[in-house]
Amino acid sequence: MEMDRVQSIASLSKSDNTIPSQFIRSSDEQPAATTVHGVVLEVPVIDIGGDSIDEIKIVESITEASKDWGMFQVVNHGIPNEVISKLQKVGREFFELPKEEKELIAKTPQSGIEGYGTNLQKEIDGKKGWVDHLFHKIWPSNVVTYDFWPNNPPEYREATEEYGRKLREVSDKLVKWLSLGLGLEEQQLKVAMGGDDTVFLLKINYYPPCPRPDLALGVVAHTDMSALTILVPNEIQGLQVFRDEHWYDVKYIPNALIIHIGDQIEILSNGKYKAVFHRTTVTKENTRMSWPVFLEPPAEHEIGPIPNLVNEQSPPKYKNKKYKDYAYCKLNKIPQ
Ligand SMILES: O=C(O)CCC(=O)C(=O)O
Repeated sequence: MEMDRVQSIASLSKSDNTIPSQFIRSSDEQPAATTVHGVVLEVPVIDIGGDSIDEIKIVESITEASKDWGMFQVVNHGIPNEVISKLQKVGREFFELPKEEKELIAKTPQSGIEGYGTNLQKEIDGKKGWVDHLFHKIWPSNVVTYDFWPNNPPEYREATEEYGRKLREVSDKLVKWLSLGLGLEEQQLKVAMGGDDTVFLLKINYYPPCPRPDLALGVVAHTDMSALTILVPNEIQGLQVFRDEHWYDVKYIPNALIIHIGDQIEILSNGKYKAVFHRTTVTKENTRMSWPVFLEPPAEHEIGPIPNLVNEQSPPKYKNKKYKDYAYCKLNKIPQ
């Protein structure tokens, strides 16, 4: 079935002051009415590099941020700026291709989550987010199929694989520090997430300019069902976090990586770390893009509170469940 892409709707409605009704959020979601204006939130920014890193301090900062915010930004992460710029360039060039070329790698009923697409979650009220996306796995190699990687631009694969290699170095460190922060062995959290079989799923979000950014949302409010998400946005503001019952803009820091604690780490940690509730807004003039990589347990892997973190004072707060069953319920809005 041919889908209406948001990018096509946006280019047709450029000079309008209206958007189709399925993009107009209910009044309790509309960003103009629900954002705390004039406040850009200082999500913890953690320096994880440099010549003399103080690992104890890093573990402390990451642990505190993961408990309190479920989110932090990291700088000095060791991924060269050029590697991030190339990832962003090839992704942008893909979305700037003619529609027919992008549709060559569109999602199919058989492709699961992978491919070029528009709607992700089943939205109960039939509403849509002002965003198109591309999903494909980047690691481990036995789950990567290049069917959903763009052939055009030709440098897409090299640039994306290079980012993936560098990203894995960072994610290994982050997961190790998160593990230590729970009082576990260095590798314990990684193993509980799926070890070397943990799937790295790249998503590219493309949020075209929107005639009514006051009424529409990009990605609607959610927590990530992944274990951990590592994201780079372009320079256009758009990420918001829910804190103290209000929505706030998250400050954009050039070349920082944004880290979200996802549902699976919340569960593994028996609620000590919190999955962050977030959403995105869009703008009238600019295209925003973002590149989250979701670190997901393999489909058959069972996730539940790590036994060392459960005791009489801290009974299990979550059920044990295979990741594929968790994902099915989440995507279909069925209680877990
Ligand atoms: O674009 C962003 O900054 C966040 C994207 C996001 O939350 C998602 O794709 O699930």
